[in-house]
Amino acid sequence: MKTIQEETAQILAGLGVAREAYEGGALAVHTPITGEVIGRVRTNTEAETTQVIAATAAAFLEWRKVPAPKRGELVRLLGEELRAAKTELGRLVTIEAGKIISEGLGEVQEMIDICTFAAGLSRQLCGLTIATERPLHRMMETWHPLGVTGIISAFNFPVAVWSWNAALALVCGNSVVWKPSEKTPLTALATQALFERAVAKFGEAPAGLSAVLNGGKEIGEALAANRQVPLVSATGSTAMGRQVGPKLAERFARSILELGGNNAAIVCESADLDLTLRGIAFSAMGTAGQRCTTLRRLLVHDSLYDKLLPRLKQIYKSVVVGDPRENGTLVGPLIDGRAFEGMQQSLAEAKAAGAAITGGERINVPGCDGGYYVRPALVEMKEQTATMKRETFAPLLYVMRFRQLDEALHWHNDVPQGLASSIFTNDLREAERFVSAEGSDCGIANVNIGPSGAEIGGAFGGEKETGGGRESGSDVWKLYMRRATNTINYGRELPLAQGVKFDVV
Ligand code: UN1
Repeated sequence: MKTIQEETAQILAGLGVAREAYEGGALAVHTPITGEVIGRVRTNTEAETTQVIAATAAAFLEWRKVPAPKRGELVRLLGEELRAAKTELGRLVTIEAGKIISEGLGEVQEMIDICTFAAGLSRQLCGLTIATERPLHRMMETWHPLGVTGIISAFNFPVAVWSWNAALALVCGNSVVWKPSEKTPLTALATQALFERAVAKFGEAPAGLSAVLNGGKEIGEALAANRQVPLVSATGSTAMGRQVGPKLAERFARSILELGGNNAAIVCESADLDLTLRGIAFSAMGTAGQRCTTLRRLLVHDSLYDKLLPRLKQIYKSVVVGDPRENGTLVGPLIDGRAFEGMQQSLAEAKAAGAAITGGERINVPGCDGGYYVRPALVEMKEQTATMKRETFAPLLYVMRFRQLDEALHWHNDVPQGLASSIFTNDLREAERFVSAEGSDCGIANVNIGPSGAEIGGAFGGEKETGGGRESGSDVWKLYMRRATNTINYGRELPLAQGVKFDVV
């Protein structure tokens, strides 16, 4: 049997990554499955970072001249490379981020889907024609490429987040520089290699159109500070956003921030119990609770609580936690020991506040001694404490009872974050209220679906400390372009707007 290191090297070689990129470098990459080192990635110096950004800025000047549908062709080809490499790249996501096989594949599927979306979009980058108050004039909007797009991504969606940003940025005529998480540089190198394959087939893309910079937070800081980068899209913790956001604002650059979530579900009296339990299980325990959209707070109607809780506890006790490469595993490892400590800290705080806790303990998985595996935790709370208002990036679900929808909605929104949310109900009034202006205050509000697992066709992101940014579908492409309002006079007079007179000749 191959070791995990051998398998990693084999996948990387098959995807076209040069050995020097992941052997003998300063950045040790650990697989969360066993904790072993699976690569040592070369990091980029400050001087290299500046050079790479400059080269990407030069590529932008060429790329912006290429017609958008042609740019879409490159993204379509990238989608084809991803389709061909789906199994291998998905497997690498499993090895590097610890996702179960179907979630690793699902992540690559999100990449394929956004490429399809962006390729179509490349023929639809259209502006409005607006009625003008002046005769023989025309007013219209033109959308132009913006420039270098910096992408900062997190370990939990190590490649999909890049693709949501890069696919749109590229069809919009921008070049891209990517700073992946220090925990998942290998999948980034593999994705960049697939991009290079697409470029080779495309034939005439400028050199440096897309680049990866590996290293620590100094690279993110360099992207935020560099005047050649007019837009940075950053996905990660609210703490990271607090560092990057103000730096961009200081130089009036744009940001797309997709930060922490603290997503809740409200389970109403009329909810379909089986469907609700399935929805809760996937959104609270899937990806080992390490999605920004993970369900973290469950508000259950008093009349249903005693029926739902015992069944949920049973699911929590029996869900298969283990090696994510094994068939049947539903919950893989936490990313590292720090994530485990963060979970234990929150559990200790909840316990001190009087919570009743099921699960949460470390599990020994044979052959995976160095991995941090936990039994997902159900934490029954009496009130919404400060601990509950913080995002703990682990499979930890707080549960509370409610009697009136009003109080549930109040608790629902009474957290600093505003990413994803859901209500389980068969009552039309409750469902509509939840998605109305006085319902959920989140960027994503679902009915009879958990808060996680969004499709790429919608705008993805949230409010408050989640950062306000939107990525992927809908009209999000506009964030990657610069809007020009053009007023064209095709007459012989010069009528001024607002009836102003200014006759000099
Ligand atoms: C994230 O965790 O950063 O909606 C993104 C979802 C996925 C994306 C999660 N499509 O759960």
